[in-house]
Amino acid sequence: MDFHAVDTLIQDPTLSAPLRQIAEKVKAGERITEEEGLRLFEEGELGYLGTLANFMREKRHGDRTYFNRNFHIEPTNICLYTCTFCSYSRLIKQRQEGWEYTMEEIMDIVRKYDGQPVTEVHIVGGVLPQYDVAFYSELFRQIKAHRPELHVKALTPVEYHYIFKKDKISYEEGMRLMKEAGLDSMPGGGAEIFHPEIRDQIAGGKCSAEQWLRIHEIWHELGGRSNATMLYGHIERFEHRVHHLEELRKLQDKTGGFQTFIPLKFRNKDNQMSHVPESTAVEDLRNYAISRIYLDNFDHIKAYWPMIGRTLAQMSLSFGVDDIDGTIDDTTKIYTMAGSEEQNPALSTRDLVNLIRAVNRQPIERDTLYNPLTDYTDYVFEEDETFKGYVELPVVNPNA
Ligand code: V47
Ligand code: SF4
Repeated sequence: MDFHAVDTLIQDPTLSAPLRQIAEKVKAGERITEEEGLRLFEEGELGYLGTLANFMREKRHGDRTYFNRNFHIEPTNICLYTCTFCSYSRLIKQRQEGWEYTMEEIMDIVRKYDGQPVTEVHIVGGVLPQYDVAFYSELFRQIKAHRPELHVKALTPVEYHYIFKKDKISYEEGMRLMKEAGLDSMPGGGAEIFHPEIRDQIAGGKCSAEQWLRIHEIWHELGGRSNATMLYGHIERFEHRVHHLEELRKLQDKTGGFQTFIPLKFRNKDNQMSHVPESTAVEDLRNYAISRIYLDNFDHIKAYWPMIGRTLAQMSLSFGVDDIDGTIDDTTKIYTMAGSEEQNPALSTRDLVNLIRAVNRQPIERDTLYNPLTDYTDYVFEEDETFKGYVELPVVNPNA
């Protein structure tokens, strides 16, 4: 942890007084205000922000960099909603181009990972009426019956709001049912940008910010953990990002149930916002750093490497990030379709470990709840130990 680097900022005469004051606060472990958050977005240069964010990162985690071994299942890539940034919604008009997996097909995917050292299944996709409370409860039950120790991280308030409303049950009742069926935790999707000025323009009629936050709150009250995201770098302004971070920080103060914050860089391929230019790598790193500084009550900041690419993911580890999403397979089509950096986002454990070690950090495999499983810092790989994290998926034609 580099106190000296932060002291240098505090004494730097070329920095404005407010920026020096923020550096002092970070060194003292004090929380920054919304106004200061906005100032960081508007005035904080990359080196300054990186120094502060890295200080906070190393204070909490040293060089430890977490990853997990998971696989993704997207039950469908067709969606009723019309989020302008998403390449899924356009498929509702060309339904035959998409997929709609049945329970059996989803279980086939789960079974394909039998014997593979994965600890988590991440389930999220489009919203369609046949995927309702009964369907998902049965799915979670079947997964747990088949592989009880597999952590089910599934669905977001976007789906939960829709399916509970359809069944006319309260959020409280619905989340209780999901827990009983086998839900272990909730991923962070669907948050986008909370501020209505932006949300109303991009989120295609799905759940509101209040509903998103409320469902997470209820889940936390039931003892569950979850993640949070922010889709940034499109039509929002810095003040909207600060508002988003503030809403998350407030809820976290109340419940403590969030594990990790995942900034998601807007990608502009094949969606209604293709005309919007993407953020630069410098802006991405600044955003990671400010997220780390602002969210002083979040333990972890995650970089989702399939979206930003391996190089930027490595760099992010010096800008507040302490977690790189797991070794995954090519089923995360939501990103491939939106123009992610990685066309085939599969990375073996060896590759991921080497990527982390190459920037002098310590790779730690974790489970979903951040219990450390294996420290790979000095691990020597045997040739046949490489886990590919890649499984061929059945190609399903719903019209066949
Ligand atoms: O909510 C959709 C985003 C999210 C685009 O919790 C896009 O561990 C960029 O939340 N450009 C879903 N992003 C994915 C998600 C996630 C991913 C990895 C790990 C975890 C976790 C959660 O994907 C959506 C939306 O914000 N998204 N389209 C796009 N064009
Ligand atoms: Fe549907 Fe989610 Fe895409 Fe919106 S972001 S269109 S809710 S899949």
